[in-house]
Amino acid sequence: MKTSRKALTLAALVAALLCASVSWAGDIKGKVSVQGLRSAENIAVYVDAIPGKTFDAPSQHVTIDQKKMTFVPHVAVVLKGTTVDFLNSDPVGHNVYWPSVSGNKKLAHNMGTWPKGQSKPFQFNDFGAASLLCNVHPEMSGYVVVVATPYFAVTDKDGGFEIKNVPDGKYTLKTWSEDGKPTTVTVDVPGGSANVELTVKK
Ligand SMILES: [Cu+2]
Repeated sequence: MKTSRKALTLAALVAALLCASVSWAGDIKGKVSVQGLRSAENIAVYVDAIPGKTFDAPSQHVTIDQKKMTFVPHVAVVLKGTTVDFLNSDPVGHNVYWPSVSGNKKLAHNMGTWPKGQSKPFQFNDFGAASLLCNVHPEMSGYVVVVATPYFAVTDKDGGFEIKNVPDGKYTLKTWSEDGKPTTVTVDVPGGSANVELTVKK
């Protein structure tokens, strides 16, 4: 009798904990509209630095491929400290360099050139957008956007985005885009999904 009551209490406790943990986080879903920009695709949407909170550099690497003469993905958002593996999948030699990070030329870097099938890692420890270029093919361009939290997304063709598993709280949500102005809004994650509509202007 005693044991089964204990088991019941434990089961109730576990159930309560599970329910509670579900309500501790939510998703930020939304849509970005654009004014004066060609497309609402490839816009970075991210939770800005959270006061008093830091995040360890992730051990998992992110890969940016150079495939069919393009950087894939075109825009990669990463948490500060993330290592990006730059892969070359083309039968021609590609180069990767960035002349600045958010306009800061002191953070320029040249990765060199390497053949098909090989990759080179780089750890991004400075905030901002590194504008990726290839000095062999001037038409190639891409971006690595380095942010302070693991809560980020890149918009799809229609400007839609979803940031999953954001702990309940009030946050500053920002956008970065290739040719639009940055935008900032405050978002409240109430223990469920938050819906956000944003407009990025040229
Ligand atoms: Cu190239």
